[in-house]
Amino acid sequence: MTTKSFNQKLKRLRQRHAQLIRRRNRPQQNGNGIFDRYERPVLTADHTPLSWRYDFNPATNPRLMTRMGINAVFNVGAMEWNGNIVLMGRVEGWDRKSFFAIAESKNGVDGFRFWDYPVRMPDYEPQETNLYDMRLVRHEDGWVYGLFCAERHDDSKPGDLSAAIARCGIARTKDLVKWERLPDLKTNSQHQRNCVLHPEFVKGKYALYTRPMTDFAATGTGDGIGWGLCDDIENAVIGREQIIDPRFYHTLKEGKNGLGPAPIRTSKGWLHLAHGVRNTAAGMRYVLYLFLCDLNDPAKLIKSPGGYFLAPEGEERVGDVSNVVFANGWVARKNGDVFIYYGSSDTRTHVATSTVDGLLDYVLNTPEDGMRSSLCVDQRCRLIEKNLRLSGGNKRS
Ligand code: M1P
Repeated sequence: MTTKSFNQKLKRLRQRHAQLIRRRNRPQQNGNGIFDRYERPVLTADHTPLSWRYDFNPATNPRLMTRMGINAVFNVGAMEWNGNIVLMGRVEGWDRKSFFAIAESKNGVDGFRFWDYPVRMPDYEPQETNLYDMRLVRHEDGWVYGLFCAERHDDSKPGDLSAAIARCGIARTKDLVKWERLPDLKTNSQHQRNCVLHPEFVKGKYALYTRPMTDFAATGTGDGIGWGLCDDIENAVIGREQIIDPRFYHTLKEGKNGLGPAPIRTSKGWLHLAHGVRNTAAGMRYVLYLFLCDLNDPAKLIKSPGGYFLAPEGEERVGDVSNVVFANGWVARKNGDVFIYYGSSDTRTHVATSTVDGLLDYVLNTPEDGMRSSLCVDQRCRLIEKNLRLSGGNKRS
């Protein structure tokens, strides 16, 4: 390639990248009244800076090849930061390794731009191979915490190259740039993924949501979303885990479930977003659901609307791990707006917006899962009767 064509190609790459970042996003029309999905993903592999992927020097990259490709950006942590919204992306390279990187936007629905460098998370142990799915929490102790999955090979099974152990990594920061790595969470379970720090002290202790499992990923190997207290976050140990949101046969969380982001404090209780997984002939299906816990006793589930809150739709259904939506970040703003960030099919990141009042209306007024077809028909008939009575019994729609 001549210097001229190299420069032209680089210019085009830069223009296309700038256009992508500038592209506006709009809510889809005809939403479901619970939330508004947005038309376009907020983050994709193409949003990552070109400087992370290309060597711009014609002497060392004469063909202007992608040198270090990015495969996906998904499963983001989220928080407000100096009035903007920052997302802690799970960025996955072509080498399958995930790392963390922050993208920032003024309005939370478009214009997300990555900071110049990804996060340089301090190494905890040389065996640690992959880090992902950070939950960002501003804790009342004054630190911002990131809890994430720290994965390594399970060396007790040397012949099995897919055998892995999931641990909960813990790090904290004041500026989102310099991170202090703390020892991994210790519990009685070999595997911990989807662990989340509760934002407030409970009985003077740090409180964590957990997900104890006896297998790295297989469905049916854990009881549900757990909860436990620990005295010292600098050496986090949970002796007793209590299951606060159990799995259940023939529900969306039959196979496994896991908490999403840290809960939002509302006047009616702690509002939770989680994912539920069931096995199908086509593989696992991941959907999102909400539940509410008692304000004074966060381990007490008080409302559990039946069915899913958000399931993969359209292009969200297809990707590296198809039929998956997964959320580990949301932001509740002072005016009551809620931005829900979710990854689709382990490939890209989307936003849906709602309000605290709207989500509470959904949680408090959606019937619980009837658990059996006949009871679910009864629930639906009660709704139909009410509507027919309202419309004088004649209307058909
Ligand atoms: O591939 C789907 C998801 O699988 C895992 O989630 P869970 O532990 O609940 O099964 C995680 O690897 C997650 O990142 C991924 O999106």
